[in-house]
Amino acid sequence: MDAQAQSQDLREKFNAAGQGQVFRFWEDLSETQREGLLQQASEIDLSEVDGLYQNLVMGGAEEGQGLDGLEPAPYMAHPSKGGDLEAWKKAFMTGEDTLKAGKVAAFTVAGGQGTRLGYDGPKGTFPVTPVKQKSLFQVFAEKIRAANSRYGCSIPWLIMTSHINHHQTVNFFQEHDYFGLDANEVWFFSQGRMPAVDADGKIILEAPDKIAMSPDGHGGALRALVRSGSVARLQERGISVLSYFQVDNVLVRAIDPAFIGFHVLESSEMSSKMIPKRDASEKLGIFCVQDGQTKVIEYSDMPAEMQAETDENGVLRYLAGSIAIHVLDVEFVNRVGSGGEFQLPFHRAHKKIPTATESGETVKPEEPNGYKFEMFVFDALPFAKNATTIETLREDDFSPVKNAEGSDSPQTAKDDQLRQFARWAEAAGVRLEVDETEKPAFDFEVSPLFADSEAAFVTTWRHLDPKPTLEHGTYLE
Ligand code: UD2
Repeated sequence: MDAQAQSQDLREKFNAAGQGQVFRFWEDLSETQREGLLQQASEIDLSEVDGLYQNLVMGGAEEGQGLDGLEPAPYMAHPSKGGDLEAWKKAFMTGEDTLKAGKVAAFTVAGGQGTRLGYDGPKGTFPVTPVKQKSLFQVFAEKIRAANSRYGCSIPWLIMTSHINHHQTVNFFQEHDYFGLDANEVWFFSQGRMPAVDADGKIILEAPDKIAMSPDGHGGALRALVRSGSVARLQERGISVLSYFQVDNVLVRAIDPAFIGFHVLESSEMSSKMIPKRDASEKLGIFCVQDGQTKVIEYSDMPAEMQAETDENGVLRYLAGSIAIHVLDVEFVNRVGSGGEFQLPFHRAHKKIPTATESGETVKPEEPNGYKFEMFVFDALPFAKNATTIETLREDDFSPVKNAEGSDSPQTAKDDQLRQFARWAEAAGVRLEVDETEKPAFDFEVSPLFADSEAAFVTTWRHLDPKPTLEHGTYLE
């Protein structure tokens, strides 16, 4: 079929599906605009969109469903919280062996829009460290470099972008020479996208030549990993373990041997880290079990009173908060991402979606006017064999940058890093003045290349001669 016939065919399909409005400005568009619009339209599976509208919008399929028989999920307690120290040591050693054998890749999901932060650019480029103002991407790159040199391996780093930020992200790495990583070991790929629909199920046009499309959620990672050829590339390299984390979490232990070790020892297909929720209203998904399967129920899907339930000791019953850190088995990703066996469900989000008026201008509505559809990576858990959850310490693993101010903001991320550096220094015998929240009295910074854990800090510090004075602006590298 030639280009003209293809264009005609696609437009007819949209018309037949009651989605002809997508092409309502067709006559006014330039050739290039037409091509752009056709490209977007060709990515849309019309029957999928209709099914989602029928189920999730008309049918309200998500509301009040799926909570029957729910129980809190068990997890492996951290050794500092009564967990089995021997089991943790064994897991740590197994994880180290897995790393030394070159079986691990790191994976960051970075396709989100970062609307809440109000930052104009890919979130990974946001400056976060207290002294050097390193970006989130640089922090992760240095954590991976630290693991490479410790374990004598070369850990590929997969970064999932989206159509919104792909080029900016890749350019950022090029401009910064991949932060010292081998450029061939940083693998970018873009996730899929989904159109937004209005209350009548009509696909929304954002501009005369632009469909309102947004990334298909971090759950889209599984199919994007397969479609991009990344899974095949990993398998060729003999890599079986993916260390998954979100782009917004500055403290994440990007490569955590104990976590990897538990995953391997339990023959788990998908493992997760939990932290005890700070309080009932903390915005974290909650690890649960239902019909013998591990699940995460997103905070917005569990009634507040259920989240506030406590046990006989006054402890939250649904305590295990998900901080979106996982280890995934590559063959499992292949199975789920290929879509043959099972398909991740979509969730709907009611949002304010910029829309083209009849005169072709784009207006941003005051109220939500449409629905976006997203998949969540944790919805793969029920499909995973031996899904394993371990406890981690918030102060070692979780401080996300989500909001411009208040909780989970650049300020809290900076303070949490300072507290971590101060704890490590204290553990090495350095006396520091700290306030009642354990925050040091001045800003200093430890590069992951100097130390990426308390144990590493203590060892590196011990060998330093002479030892530097820690003061405002000190940078340890
Ligand atoms: C997520 C979890 C929440 C908790 C919290 C911890 C969901 C639905 N909720 O909340 O339970 O674990 O994180 O911080 O996941 N992303 C993409 N593509 C997309 C959408 C998101 O790559 O299409 C990435 C995004 O770049 C970020 C991460 O996924 O790295 C989290 O996305 P979010 O900010 O929408 O998730 P949030 O904070 O609502």
